[in-house]
Amino acid sequence: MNSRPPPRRTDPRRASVLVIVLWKCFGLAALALTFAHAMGLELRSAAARSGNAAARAAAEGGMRYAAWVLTQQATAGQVPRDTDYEAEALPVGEATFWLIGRDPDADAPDTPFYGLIDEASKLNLNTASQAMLEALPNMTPDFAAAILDWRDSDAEPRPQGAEDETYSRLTPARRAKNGPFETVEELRLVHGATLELLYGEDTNLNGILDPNEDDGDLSPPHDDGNGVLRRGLIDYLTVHSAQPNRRSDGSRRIDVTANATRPRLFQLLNQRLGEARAAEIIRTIEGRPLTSVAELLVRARLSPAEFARVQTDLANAGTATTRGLVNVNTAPEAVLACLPGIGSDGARQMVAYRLAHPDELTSIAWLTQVLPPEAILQAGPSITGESYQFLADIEAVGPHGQGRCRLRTIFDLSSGTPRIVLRQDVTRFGRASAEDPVTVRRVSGL
Ligand SMILES: [Ca+2]
Ligand SMILES: [Ca+2]
Ligand SMILES: [Ca+2]
Ligand SMILES: [Ca+2]
Repeated sequence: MNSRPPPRRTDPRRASVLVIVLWKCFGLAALALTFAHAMGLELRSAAARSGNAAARAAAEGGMRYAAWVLTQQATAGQVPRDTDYEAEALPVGEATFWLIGRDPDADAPDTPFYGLIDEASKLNLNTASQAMLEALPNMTPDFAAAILDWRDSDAEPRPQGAEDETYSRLTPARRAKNGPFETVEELRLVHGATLELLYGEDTNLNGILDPNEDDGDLSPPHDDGNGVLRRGLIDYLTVHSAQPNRRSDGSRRIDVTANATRPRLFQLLNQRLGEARAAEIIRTIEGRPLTSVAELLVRARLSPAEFARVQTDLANAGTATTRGLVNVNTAPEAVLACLPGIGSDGARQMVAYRLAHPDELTSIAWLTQVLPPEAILQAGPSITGESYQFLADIEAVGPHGQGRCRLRTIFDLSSGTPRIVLRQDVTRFGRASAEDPVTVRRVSGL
């Protein structure tokens, strides 16, 4: 007889209990994993939210800092020198901010430039002539004509221009404004505007060539990959530049273009430069009306020291404000080249002179060293050495590089204290400052 015990049979009830337990374990593990993943996501988005909040707070702090710099250094039309204030990787708590600027002496630099941007370094959309606008890089004659038709009060299209008739054919149909521009972004409504024309290859509006702006179609935007930044028109244009024609005692400046003010002009010259010199200057300019303060500088052969003693008492007009004067000390070569009488050769020479003589850039007196008298007379009514409106383009990054915020604020100092006239959140434009704030802190020991 076979005494071997019968083979053991698994109890089917025990097996199904095991399966159920295994499934439960698997279910619990899956639940735990899902929960952990959700928690991770929640933590990450909470970190991003708090990073964004910290970055926004830092950008707001940056705005106050910019107002403080302007109050201290932009008095009586002076432009703060970028060597006199910090503008790069400034800490606010654990966040960091930058003032995204433009190098006035390099049109397409490859390294970022930090600082405040002078609005008088740009052409004013509301006062520039058609010829001045046409001289801007990448501007087309049609678009320049459409800009003038948009802002002029009549409904008569100029050659190549656009008035109601053109706008009524567009989708959606609209009408020409027939009034001044209120922002430069309003250009997007003008017939012929394209994003490429307005922003060029510089889609993050930082004035330098970023890798994605020089790789063709590998990543947006579309660019020509030629190693050179094609800047958009918006970078060269403003609606804000306006100089108050007020003297330091609050009275109206002397309008040099009016013959009726000659006695006041003589009185001023007499007081500041002495009677003999005043009489000599008045004799030189007698008989012909002046067209600008620059013409007085040239015709009377004022020395820079003499000019410095009278310049803030003189104006090109009898109005309370002169809009759209371009500051020759801060305008980039592309803008200088648009000014009457200057052209591209004159603009190049001016930038070279500015680089070699940074200490002379407190008025327009240095122009006599660079430009022929005739060029200064032609440019005279369009130029100044003073600035009263500044753009603070602030980018802030939160703690550990988490979160980002970019605010652009225009300050107007024509009343003596900084007044905010425009504020835009342009965080959507993408990262503008180059450095990683964590690296900056490590290197600078902040
Ligand atoms: Ca019109
Ligand atoms: Ca760029
Ligand atoms: Ca690209
Ligand atoms: Ca390019």
